[in-house]
Amino acid sequence: MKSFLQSVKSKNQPIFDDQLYTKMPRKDTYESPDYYLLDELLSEEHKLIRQSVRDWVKKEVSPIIEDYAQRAEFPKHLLKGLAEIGAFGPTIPVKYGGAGLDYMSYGIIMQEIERGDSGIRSTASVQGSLVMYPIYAYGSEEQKHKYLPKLATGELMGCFGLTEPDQGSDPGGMTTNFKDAGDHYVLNGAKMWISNSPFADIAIVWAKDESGKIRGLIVERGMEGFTTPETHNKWSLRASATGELVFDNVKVPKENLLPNVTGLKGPLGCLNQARYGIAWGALGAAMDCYDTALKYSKERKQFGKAIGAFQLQQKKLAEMITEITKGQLLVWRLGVLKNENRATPAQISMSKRNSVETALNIAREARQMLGGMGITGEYPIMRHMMNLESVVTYEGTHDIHLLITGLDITGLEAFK
Ligand code: TGC
Ligand code: FAD
Repeated sequence: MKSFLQSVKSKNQPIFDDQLYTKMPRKDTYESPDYYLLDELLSEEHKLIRQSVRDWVKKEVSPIIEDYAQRAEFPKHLLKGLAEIGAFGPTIPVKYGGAGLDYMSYGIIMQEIERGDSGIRSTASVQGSLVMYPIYAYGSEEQKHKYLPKLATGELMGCFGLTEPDQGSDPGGMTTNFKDAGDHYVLNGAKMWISNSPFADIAIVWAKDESGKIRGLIVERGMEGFTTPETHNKWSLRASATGELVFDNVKVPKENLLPNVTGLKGPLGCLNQARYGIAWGALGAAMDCYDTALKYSKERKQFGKAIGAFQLQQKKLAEMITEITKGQLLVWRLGVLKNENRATPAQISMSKRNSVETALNIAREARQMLGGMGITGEYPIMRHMMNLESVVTYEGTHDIHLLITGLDITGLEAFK
């Protein structure tokens, strides 16, 4: 089969043309590496779920994602398909519209989606783990029935507002606040770096009440004084919509307060869910970079032979597959613990940090293996690499996760 470049050259077209990504998308030939036969640890259902999500990503995401990322646009038309493959609330019970799957399935779904693009996985993570999960875990029965089924189908989209302009790693210092005004609350403040905010129908907003306690509120688009300005000029997660949440005396009905949680453990409990998904997901991006570099190294010839035959390139590939395999083992075991409700926040934190660091290192090495072609949009590596610069920062930075492990093993707090 002719490569993209060969077909362009044979038609005497310019090698790089702004419009080419849409006309001639890269053929997605992805195969996932399984060096330690870990598939034997998955059930038939897990493998079926993986295959169906992989097929969907190959058909719907791979052909368009480069183009959307180049144009810094979120491919909104993918929302329906994401809902159909069970990406919105995979572990939420069926009676609330979720897929009722186990945590291994959730991890596998995130891995396959992030193999396509971290920004698309972000949308699914936020919807399932940061919007549906808090309503499921902390909401009233009325709130669950009102919102969850529509969030599961993508009829309603949500976002999660924890970070503020002055409070990122230290969310406990947030200043967004609400006051009791009789039959409603009045919300003031601002959130920053919020995935999905520009198009979300609802926002789960963490804010302090009059006694300084952190509570969760469901804020709906259309409430007077609530705006969601988009954040532009990102070099990372370009196919994901990011924005702010601004609250200017927003009247929030009292029934929109999440009744069953108070304190920072509310939002941090949601982060455990999302970080778990990222631990699986980032390895998907790593595997795509490895698979791309491996194939390229066998085709690309220099000095009369395939570059994959040079020892320095083999060293890179050998290290990549070793780190991927270690990461796969870690997330598989984490999945078992999560299914048994035994995974600790610190274990989840370690796996998130490890997977993202692994993926970033692999993306950087794989990029070099493709030489100049590595910086182009013909291959997914540079997009993964730039995306991962956000993934290593959000949901707790690499440093914060090191400190979480440090605290867990020493019992000594080093944050403050
Ligand atoms: P600290 O005093 O340690 O804890 C306060 C309360 O929270 C409890 N707790 C947890 N509960 C559940 N799960 C966890 N992981 C928890 N970690 C702590 C803790 O037991 C305590 O409970 P209680 O009952 O005693 O009050 O809190 P701290 O202020 O010292 O902060 C600790 C620190 C730094 C680890 C934490 O705040 C942190 O993780 N910072 C990072 C912030 C972060 O991850 N932000 C993410 C924003 S959301 C996002 O990025 C979405 S991106 C989505 C996408 O696009 O995919
Ligand atoms: P800071 O907290 O200011 O950290 C700056 C640097 O200081 C980092 O290197 C950090 O590791 C280091 N540092 C901080 N504290 C310590 C310490 N105690 N010891 C040592 N080093 C320290 N947030 C949401 O609420 N919802 C979202 O949907 C969301 N989506 C996001 C999407 C994108 C694309 C991005 C980039 C971010 C998103 N975030 C979201 C915000 C994200 O969670 C924060 O960026 C992250 O928590 C870090 O906060 P910060 O950017 O303010 O960095």
